[in-house]
Amino acid sequence: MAGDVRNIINYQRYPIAESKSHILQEVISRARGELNDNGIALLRDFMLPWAIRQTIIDTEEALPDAFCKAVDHTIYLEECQDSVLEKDHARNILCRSSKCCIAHDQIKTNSPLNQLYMSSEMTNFVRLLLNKDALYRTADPLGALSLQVYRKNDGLDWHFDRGEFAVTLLLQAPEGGGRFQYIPSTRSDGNENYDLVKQVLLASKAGKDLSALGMKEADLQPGTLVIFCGHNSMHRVTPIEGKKSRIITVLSYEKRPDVYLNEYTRMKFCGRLK
Ligand SMILES: O=C(O)CCC(=O)C(=O)O
Ligand SMILES: [Fe+2]
Repeated sequence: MAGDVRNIINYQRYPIAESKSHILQEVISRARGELNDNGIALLRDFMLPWAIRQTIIDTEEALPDAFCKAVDHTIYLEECQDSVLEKDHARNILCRSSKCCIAHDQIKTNSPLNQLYMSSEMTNFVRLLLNKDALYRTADPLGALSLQVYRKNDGLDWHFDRGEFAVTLLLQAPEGGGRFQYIPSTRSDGNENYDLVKQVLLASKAGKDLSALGMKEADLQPGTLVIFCGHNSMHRVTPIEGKKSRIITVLSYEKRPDVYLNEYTRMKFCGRLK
């Protein structure tokens, strides 16, 4: 086995390799219920404290070689605006994000995080949570697994994910800010709901309270594994306050095997092609 997941995760609570375990069945059915109701499932205390500490040390070591960038983008993660539409159309309002990315090839093979990601048990567990017939790790040598580091004032502004779901695990929470906020089912396939998107974007810029617009916040703690369906639910990570960085890992999966990022995406997220 590629590293023993039993030493990396809280195996009593999440016996991911025991397909017949009642504990596992309960975890899966609770998470599926949460995904069904809110599009997000939180699995608290998933990673063991020693593995979290080691991953933070590994992150700090790799940080000088990370790709750090600030970008302006629309909520649709496009860099160009649409000149045909009015300036304050939801498709044209600009958001600003900045963070650092440590790519998969910069994460040590024998690190607990990499061992967890490379284990077939973990891929199968995520597949069961998402109730899919098949699931594969992304094959991309840079983009399959990454560490995202948000330093003071960094954040990830409002966006819809391009993919259907994202799997993340928080490693270090900042002193302030860095909150994960989302508007469940902002849009649906066939209804872009531009009015609500625009209202949220403009209210955020004006620093208004967004709870009346349906905004929710997920209480992520270090060790929490998150499954989030972010394709139709706009979401953001608020700017970091204080000296302590927010560190989160993104575990990428695909419904098909052998999926690689295209050159544009590699440049955008990793700043290099290889
Ligand atoms: O950092 C997070 O909690 C969420 C990240 C996210 O939304 C993304 O990577 O698309
Ligand atoms: Fe996202």
